[in-house]
Amino acid sequence: MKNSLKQTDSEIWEAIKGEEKRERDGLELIPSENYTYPEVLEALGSVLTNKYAEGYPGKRYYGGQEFTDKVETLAIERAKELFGADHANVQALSGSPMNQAVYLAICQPGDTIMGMDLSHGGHLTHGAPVSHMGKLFNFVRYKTNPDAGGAIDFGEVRKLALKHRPKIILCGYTSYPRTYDYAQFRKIADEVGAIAMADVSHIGGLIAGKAMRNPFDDGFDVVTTTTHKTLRGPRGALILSRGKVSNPMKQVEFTKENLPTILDKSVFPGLQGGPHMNTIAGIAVALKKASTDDFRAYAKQVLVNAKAMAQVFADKGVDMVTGGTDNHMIVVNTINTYSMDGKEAETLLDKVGITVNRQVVPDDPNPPFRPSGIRLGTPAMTARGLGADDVRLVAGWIDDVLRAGTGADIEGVRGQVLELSRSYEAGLKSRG
Ligand code: DSN
Repeated sequence: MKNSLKQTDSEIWEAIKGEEKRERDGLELIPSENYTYPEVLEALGSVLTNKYAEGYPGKRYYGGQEFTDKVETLAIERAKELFGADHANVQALSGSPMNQAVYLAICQPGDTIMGMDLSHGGHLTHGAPVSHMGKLFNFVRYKTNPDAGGAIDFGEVRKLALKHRPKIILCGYTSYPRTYDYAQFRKIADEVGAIAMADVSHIGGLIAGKAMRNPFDDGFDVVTTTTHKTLRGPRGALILSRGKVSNPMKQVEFTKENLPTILDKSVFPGLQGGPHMNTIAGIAVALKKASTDDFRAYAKQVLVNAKAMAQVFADKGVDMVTGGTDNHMIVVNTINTYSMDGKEAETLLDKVGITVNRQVVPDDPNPPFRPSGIRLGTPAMTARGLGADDVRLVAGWIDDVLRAGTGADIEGVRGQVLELSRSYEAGLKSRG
């Protein structure tokens, strides 16, 4: 008889069971998290984890690639089709190596890259000074404009681009609740001869599900996305590009046409060794799911639910960054609204089974560990099956608890959260 995890390592087994219960009983509102599908978990737990496959399909450095080639080719073709890309690399291990591979492919140490300021919604890998990439390259940061309702200040983006002549202009955020005006970025990138790159990790699934605009429709050169957020796949990444068919065995000069080859070489052998073939199988499964009508309905509902929550907050006078949302996330300034920092708000909501994350707000005077706000979103709740009426209830509970602070009815709200999440338990099994 096969040994089970429970018998072999009961401590790890119990921790996994505990996490299963936490995910089942609570409401997950961290906008970068989701419930993946049971079929993806099956692929992740498969024998593909045993296999070394350095190289690319048909061009590997190890034998025995009959099935890995099939898996990776399916993932590549599905990604290209879904995002309308000429080329897809599916090997980057997650979001950070994904962006590092692009920078290292296009830039030399010391070169300039333009990205969004971290406190205005940019990501750690978009040049935060504490990151290795922030030290290796000269990152120039643009911001949002409070006088324009918190939208990106394109006057400033253009001015900075003309002054610093970046090699890459990067658009894409981890905490910006509005749509991205790709066309304006493209225009500025053309003016200074920069590569237009979008990191759509947060909204990759919403683009795949045709609920949000695709940067390739505005002529972007490179689009990166992680696969575990709105795409609902395993923790992995896609590097998508325009250009000619990749030939990773060849040395090529740097041209836009050669981006597929240059990007592939940057991932392997540039940055990584063996790809995680079980993850790539999981990505292929998630991409297949993302091409269905069901998924398109899901992507639309994520946006409907976010707008419904934002309306509740607006009616209650909550201070939201940019005043609302066009995508799946809402950023609340908890200091201004509830006189508590993001860490306190996160901890209080944890007690009632609602999981959010503390978040910096533009030009936050407070440090990232105790920032001025929280970030919340609808991808995971929507995956479970919650609709607009449900999420309106949740928004009301959040406001009640944070407004009451230490006087909040923790037990009462926790009971309501449990009842709502249990009523959508089936969604976890059938939809992922
Ligand atoms: N850490 C992710 C997020 O929460 O947005 C991005 O990598």
